[in-house]
Amino acid sequence: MKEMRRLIFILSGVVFCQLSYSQPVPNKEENIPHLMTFGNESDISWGDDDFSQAFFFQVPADFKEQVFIRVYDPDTGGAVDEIRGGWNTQCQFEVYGGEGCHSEDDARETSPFGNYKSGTLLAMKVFGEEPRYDESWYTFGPFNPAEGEYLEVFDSYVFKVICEGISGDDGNMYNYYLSTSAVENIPIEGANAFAYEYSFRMHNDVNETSHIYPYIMEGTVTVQISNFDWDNDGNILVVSTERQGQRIAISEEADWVEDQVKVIEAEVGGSYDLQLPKRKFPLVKNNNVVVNVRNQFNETMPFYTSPIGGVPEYKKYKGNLEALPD
Ligand SMILES: [Ca+2]
Ligand SMILES: [Ca+2]
Ligand SMILES: [Ca+2]
Ligand SMILES: [Ca+2]
Repeated sequence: MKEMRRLIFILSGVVFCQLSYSQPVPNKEENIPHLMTFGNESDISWGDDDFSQAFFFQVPADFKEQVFIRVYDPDTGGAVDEIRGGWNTQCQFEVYGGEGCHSEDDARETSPFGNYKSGTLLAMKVFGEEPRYDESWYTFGPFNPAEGEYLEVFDSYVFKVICEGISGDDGNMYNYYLSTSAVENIPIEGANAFAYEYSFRMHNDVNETSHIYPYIMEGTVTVQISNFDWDNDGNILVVSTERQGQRIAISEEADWVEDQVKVIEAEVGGSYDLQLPKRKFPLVKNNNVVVNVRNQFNETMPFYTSPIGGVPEYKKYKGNLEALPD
């Protein structure tokens, strides 16, 4: 039964994924400045609950060229990153492919336990404070798409990248790009990226709103949204074609808070737009947060960087500009 649900999820994903492009990770629509991983000697009150983040990259099987996974600002030092004392943090990036890299249950969990490093290790590099990579890109690859884990129902190959803080207590901010080029960012038609837990940095501008887009697969009845160390920074609002903006409970300092949403039938097969407007005053600066979403079976739900079905728009306003609120 569990496998069947996964199957339905994957099948319904195919249609939409063919239309999407792999964009920067985080994607433009998400309006999230950077992904975030702290050194493992850090205090979780700085915003990272487990010092590990896994991201998945999906390449359509009919794409036969080499692919590259590029990392922006992989170092922890200089610009972009968050210092505590002096820079002393090392982060390890690992690229996995092959059988089990995504299909292993532990790979789709929210904490780095068990066999989460499943699959075949294809590449690995450790970065400390390295001016050479500050505000610039490091490129993993080339990879043959067939080195990923093939999923027949996806008709795609999936790679996994794990970033872990293996020493130190500073925060590493970084971004990814799945590219056809080693030296520039060129998207792949039909590719996408997703995660089962998102650890990221919010904007330092109170007028910016970030978004994440969990996919509501067939059979989803309730959605449990968990967030960590939100520092009371504004709101989490659930928006869909049926929902104008339902408020979700948010966390304060170094704690997890859960809240539930009952799924409306018409929302199934699309994505939620979790809108994350910041608190207007006072500014919560350098706010690092973690989010994950589970269904009623306690299965993790993926956030796609190119949302499945597109960005949902509340139907009352759809195509009716006069009905839009000021
Ligand atoms: Ca430090
Ligand atoms: Ca840096
Ligand atoms: Ca960095
Ligand atoms: Ca925080």
